[in-house]
Amino acid sequence: MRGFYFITHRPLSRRGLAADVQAALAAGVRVVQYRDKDADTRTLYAEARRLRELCRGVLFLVNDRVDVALAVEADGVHLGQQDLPCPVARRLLGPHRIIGVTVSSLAEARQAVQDGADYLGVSPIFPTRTKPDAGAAGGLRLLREIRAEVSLPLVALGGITLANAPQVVAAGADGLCAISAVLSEPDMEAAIRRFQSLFATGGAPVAPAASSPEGLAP
Ligand code: TZP
Ligand code: MG
Repeated sequence: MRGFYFITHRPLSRRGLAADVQAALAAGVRVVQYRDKDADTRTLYAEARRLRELCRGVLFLVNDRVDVALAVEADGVHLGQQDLPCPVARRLLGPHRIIGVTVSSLAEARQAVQDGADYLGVSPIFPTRTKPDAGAAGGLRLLREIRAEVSLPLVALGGITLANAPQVVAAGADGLCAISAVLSEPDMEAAIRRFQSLFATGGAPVAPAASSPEGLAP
């Protein structure tokens, strides 16, 4: 989870999701989440299969849909507060697949830990137009508050740019996702590399090495 966490976003994609994912992989991204809020199930399945193939050797997660994740042998899912409860998803996915849960408060973070989440998406940190229903921004304070209690990997989302990303990392994020800030750039790969460099401190590896739950270590 350390480093840039890439999420697909069709409305802002210039070249299609597969090309976006390829650019993210070329930039060294180790976690890809397939997220498509509009596609029908057949389309989700077909696209997820294609992206799963592209994402061999990196973590490939499916947003919302446990069934699609299982169908394409994804490494796991990412669940929001309105999705299947984490313990139910765990029962369906088994002990080894990864479950990420979006949290917007310390109470939700505590619940997700108790429910057996493998990592938390902390969101939204800053106001975002990319996810209109994201709710009020929690700011760096939310991230620090959760970091102080939770040892699971934390991925920060929402309104993150290259300008504010150093503060996000300093506040304790293990990983971060920026959608509009990278998809708006003509050279998306270079944009992601700039975010990745924030994690490359002291010669430590930017990202975990393998497509396995161990790769989640903060
Ligand atoms: N989940 C929480 S905020 C968000 C998602 C998918 C959107 C983040 O997009 P941006 O453009 O980086 O604010
Ligand atoms: Mg969801």
